[in-house]
Amino acid sequence: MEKREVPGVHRYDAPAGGWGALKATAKAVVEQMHLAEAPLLLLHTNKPDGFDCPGCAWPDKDHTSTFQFCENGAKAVTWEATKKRVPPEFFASHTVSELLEWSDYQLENEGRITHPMAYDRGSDTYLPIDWDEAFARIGSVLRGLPDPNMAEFYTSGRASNEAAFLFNIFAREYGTNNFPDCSNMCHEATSVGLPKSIGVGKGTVSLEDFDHCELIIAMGHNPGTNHPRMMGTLHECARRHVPIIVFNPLKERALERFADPQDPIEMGTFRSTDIASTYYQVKVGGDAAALKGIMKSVLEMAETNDDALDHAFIAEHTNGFIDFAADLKSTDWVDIENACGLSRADLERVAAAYVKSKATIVTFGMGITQHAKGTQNVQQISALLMLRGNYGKPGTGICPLRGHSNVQGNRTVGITEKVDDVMFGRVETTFGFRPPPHHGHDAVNAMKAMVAGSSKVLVCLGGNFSIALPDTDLSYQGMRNLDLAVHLNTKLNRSHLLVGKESIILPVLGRTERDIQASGPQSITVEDSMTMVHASRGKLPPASEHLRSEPAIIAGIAMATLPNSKVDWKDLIADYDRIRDKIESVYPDFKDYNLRIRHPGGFRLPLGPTERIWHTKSGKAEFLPFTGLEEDPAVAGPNVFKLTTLRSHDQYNTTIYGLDDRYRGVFGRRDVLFMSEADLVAQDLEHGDLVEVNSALPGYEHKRLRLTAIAHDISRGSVGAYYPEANNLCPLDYQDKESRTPSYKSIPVRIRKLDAAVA
Ligand SMILES: Nc1nc2c(c(=O)[nH]1)N[C@H]1C(S)=C(S)[C@@H](COP(=O)(O)OP(=O)(O)OC[C@H]3O[C@@H](n4cnc5c(=O)[nH]c(N)nc54)[C@H](O)[C@@H]3O)O[C@H]1N2
Ligand SMILES: Nc1nc2c(c(=O)[nH]1)N[C@H]1C(S)=C(S)[C@@H](COP(=O)(O)OP(=O)(O)OC[C@H]3O[C@@H](n4cnc5c(=O)[nH]c(N)nc54)[C@H](O)[C@@H]3O)O[C@H]1N2
Ligand SMILES: [Mo]
Repeated sequence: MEKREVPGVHRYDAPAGGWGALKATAKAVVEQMHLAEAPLLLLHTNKPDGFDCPGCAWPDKDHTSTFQFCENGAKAVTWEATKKRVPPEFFASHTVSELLEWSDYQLENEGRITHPMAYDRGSDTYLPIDWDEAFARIGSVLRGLPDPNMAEFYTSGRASNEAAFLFNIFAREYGTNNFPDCSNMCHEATSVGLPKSIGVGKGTVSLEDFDHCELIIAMGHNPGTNHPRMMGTLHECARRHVPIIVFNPLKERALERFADPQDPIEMGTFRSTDIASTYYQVKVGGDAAALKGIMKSVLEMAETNDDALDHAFIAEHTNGFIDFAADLKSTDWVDIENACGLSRADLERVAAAYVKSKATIVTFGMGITQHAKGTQNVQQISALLMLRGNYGKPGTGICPLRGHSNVQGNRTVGITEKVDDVMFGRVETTFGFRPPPHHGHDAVNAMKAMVAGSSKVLVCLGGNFSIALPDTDLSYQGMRNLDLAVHLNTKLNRSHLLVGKESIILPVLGRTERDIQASGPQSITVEDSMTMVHASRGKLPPASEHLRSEPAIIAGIAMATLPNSKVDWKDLIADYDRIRDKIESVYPDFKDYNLRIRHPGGFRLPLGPTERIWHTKSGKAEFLPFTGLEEDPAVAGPNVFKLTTLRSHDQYNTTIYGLDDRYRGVFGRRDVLFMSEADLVAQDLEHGDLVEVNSALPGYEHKRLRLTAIAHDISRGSVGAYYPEANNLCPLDYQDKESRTPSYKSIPVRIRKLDAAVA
């Protein structure tokens, strides 16, 4: 097909990384920062005495390496440390109705919020409010609720352990377990799936394991954009000739070829390293079938090759193998091929590579978890590893790529809506009160309660709750039903503009900034994807003298809400060591917390599977079968595609840094639908046609989005669009029944051509 020119859509042939990444970093610095501050800032990122990069949760080697270059880390840091400000004068000259017409990019690009602000209905603007007045107002509304369970306490995973722990204690003392969090939309399938499989809801690998592994299988994640420091690790492995087998419906450039900006030879010679040894463009939602195919093939090999399975590991450490194997044996190869879009021969090749490897790591991200059977998907990955004893020996294990830089830490220090009797008992002995005995709301249930009008207050410790959730129409409604919304944020976002009766924005210090309390400068702590806990200390002067730290704001709200609180809030925030002592008292895994975070690099929390200890009901690792082959409810009918929602290279979740997605060849726009050439032809469409994408889920056909269809290297039957623009196409309760994670990665849609013009 002779392709026509589509504005802003060009082929990108270069490798990922390289000079393009350096150029993009320089641009981020120039656009956002005072140039004099930039070197200080970037040199302190992930250093022993510096701050933890707010970009991603990938660990650093001991936090002691020399400056590690990372384009998207630099974007995250410069976006926070921007010179741009949103003072009260900005709010005075823009009504909320007017701001609602702005794009997400325009809203956040205005810069840092400088003062606490409260919505004034008369003028339809936000007006400055004193801190004490704001706390008093929040306290009064919270105390006035007939039932504490009518309030929701949302956490986005950037909050420190100290802030998240105080939030946990405050809301539970107030009387609710309503803790919706970003993890509910992200790796909840991992947090729910892995404890049943291996007894812990976290990854089991360490960075050192990558030095010893013989094979990496990478499923459903895009590290060149979302975990850029992982590219250094993959680059090293690829150079060691470790095969890296990728499963992804889109050909993501960084997984194909990467030029390491730290490597003077690659930079000087414009050469790059091939990352994936083999790239399988699985169908969207086809990973479970692919995994079942690989495991079926391993079992077939085991009939003639005694070493194909680790019989000793299976016998000593696992449970359920016989039924699991029987399910695989009875699954038909033709059905597997149809469900994943890959051939039996391809899957047998993966199985052969797997059987050859003595130490395998499987890495995975949102392409695995955000499906209607995300929990079972994660358990299939774990089962694949168990077949050959790939737990508890060097170079092996499961590696979920966590999202926000401290999302894992937030969960460890108690951000969960679930009742945990052991933890509740320790809260009682530490603080003298016991949290309520029933489960609270997760993210989707919190929004459902807001829509129904049964939850009236929402307090957000970071994030952009209503825009991150599915079904934007319903989210808008839920926000507008509230009596009070409280947003602890650094920057203006759309959730602030969806006002109900009252709305208050409380501007917080970011990670890059100095946090000074009564006892002097404070450090906070975070936990990375590999369970390493370490300290982080900001260096820059705060964006405004009116900002407060997250712990101090939570303490302020708590004191105004609970006059008879059992917690000495003032004492705790005077010195964060005292908060950490309380964390240690509630969570004994943090033994000697304050001592151990003073070691460069911090410490690792205990992880059973690394010692082949399984905290499951049976005391063994469990083989848990995947029923059938479909990850998501199949919608019958011709022309139904599976839409997956994606992050661009210039984006951090709902934060849009810019309008380019360099590696996918999209520039200055986000209104595109990625589609394979073959599907374009079959639908009688041309590259650049304006189309209407509408939900194919019964009852949701009215949900529509206009996009420009563009030819892209993506598997057939699968289409892609950007998040959060496409979120309205995903129903609120279209989710994994076990973990309740929304199935953002597999929305059935139909596509209709609107007119012949190039859009
Ligand atoms: N710069 C930057 N860094 C980030 C973020 C960000 O937005 N920007 N977000 C942070 C957060 S909160 C998270 S959770 C992580 C997200 O990191 P990722 O997990 O990498 O997130 P996504 O971009 O949503 O998509 C993942 C990949 O899955 C593929 N995919 C889509 N559907 C399927 C499928 O059905 N099967 C398979 N095998 N693959 C599929 C997509 O093509 C894409 O390459 O990154 C974190 N880091
Ligand atoms: N369709 C679709 N939807 C998705 C996803 C998807 O892949 N597809 N991914 C889901 C995932 S994985 C996640 S994690 C969620 C993300 O959901 P959230 O975590 O709620 O969203 P973010 O966009 O990360 O939040 C951005 C806001 O955080 C604030 N902020 C930034 N830094 C700080 C800080 O240091 N402190 C405080 N208090 N505030 C700060 C800024 O004001 C900014 O506006 O979205 C989910 N939604
Ligand atoms: Mo996430």
